[in-house]
Amino acid sequence: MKIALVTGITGQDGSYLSELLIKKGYKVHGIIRRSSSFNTGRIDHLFNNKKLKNKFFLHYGDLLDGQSLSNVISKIKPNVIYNLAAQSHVSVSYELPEYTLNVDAIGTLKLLEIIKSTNKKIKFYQASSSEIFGKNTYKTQNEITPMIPSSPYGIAKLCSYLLVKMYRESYGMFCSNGILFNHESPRRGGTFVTKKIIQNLVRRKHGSKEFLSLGNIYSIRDWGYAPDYVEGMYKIMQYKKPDDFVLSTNTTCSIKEFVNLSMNYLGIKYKWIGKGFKEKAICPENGNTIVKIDKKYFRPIDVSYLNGDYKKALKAIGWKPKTKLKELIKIMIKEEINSKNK
Ligand code: NAP
Ligand code: G4F
Repeated sequence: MKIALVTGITGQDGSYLSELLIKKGYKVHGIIRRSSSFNTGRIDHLFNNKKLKNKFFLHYGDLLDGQSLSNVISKIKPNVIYNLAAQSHVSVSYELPEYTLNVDAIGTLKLLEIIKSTNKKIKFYQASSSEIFGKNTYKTQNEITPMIPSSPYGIAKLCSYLLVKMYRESYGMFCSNGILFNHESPRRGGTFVTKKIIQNLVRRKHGSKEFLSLGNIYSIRDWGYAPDYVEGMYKIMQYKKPDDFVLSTNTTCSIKEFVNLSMNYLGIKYKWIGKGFKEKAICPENGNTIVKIDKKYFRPIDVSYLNGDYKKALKAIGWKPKTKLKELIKIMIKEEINSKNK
């Protein structure tokens, strides 16, 4: 039985990837951080499943603590490591630049060094990000588009991306980067914009009058569905050689359009009025504010446009996204309503 180690197992992608790897016949080990409150909500269904007693394991560790990583790796002897752990919030990375660089860049370096010095046959997947393209002005971004990150998070992820390439080329290690564009799901953290929008609008549908405060509603993202993307991660690691791949949908949508699509799906009537910081969506019947702009959610620099070209992944590993944006919104809204009714 093959053994996989997943860092970031308590996160959105870690939970979906664990489910997939178990289906593929892996024993899955995950690294979790000690926390004063429960942080395993996304994987409790796996950990508490008696049938998975010999297939799913958790170990305390931290990307800031090389000894803990080294101990886990020498104990479980993985065939493959998926490094998904990160301080993954772009906005927070401006407030915690040093911490973000330590976890997202130096943490990756620690893992690569452990593999190099213990067993170079361990395959390594790095969760890279479209945020590395930053201020580029290309219509679509692929594996050879200039990388000009503009946030501490993007810079840390570019550092990891380059380290992975360097260890691959210098030491012949099987290390690959998945350059993933935004992917969402009902398990997305509530501080990311899609989940924040849907949670607020579903509460409104259930009678709440609390308005939705947003920052830059004109930035454009390429949003896909997380379970499709973890399949891509797996396929990247089955490819005949280590390489770097963009996973995306090659479709775009602004934050404002995402809000409109969500309100349309929920049957919330709205009208946009005003400009700049005064722009807002109101209820046409009573004038109540539904969405307003709040300066506090603006970033020092925001990546304004992302649109990924996944042709290389399609050709080499046969991956393409299955879920369209409207379907993603429907899935997220339905699950949000279900969780409210539980
Ligand atoms: P997420 O939900 O924020 O999960 C991040 C995970 O990393 C959590 O399990 C978190 O643990 C863990 N973590 C954070 N700091 C750690 C540390 N110091 N040591 C050990 N674990 C730590 O992120 P995600 O959306 O699943 O994304 C997975 C990876 O893909 C991340 O590296 C992210 O940067 C990258 N990525 C995501 C997207 C996307 O659209 N989702 C796109 C491109 C790249 P706690 O639960 O304890 O906080
Ligand atoms: O949902 P977001 O915070 O995601 P962002 O910054 O694109 O980062 C996500 O995707 C990256 C891949 O490109 C990952 F690497 C990263 O780990 C993370 O998963 O923000 C999306 C957009 C931004 O332009 C932001 O300025 O939405 C805009 N936005 C507008 N109002 C907001 C808000 N973002 C957040 N989080 N909260 C707002 O109120």
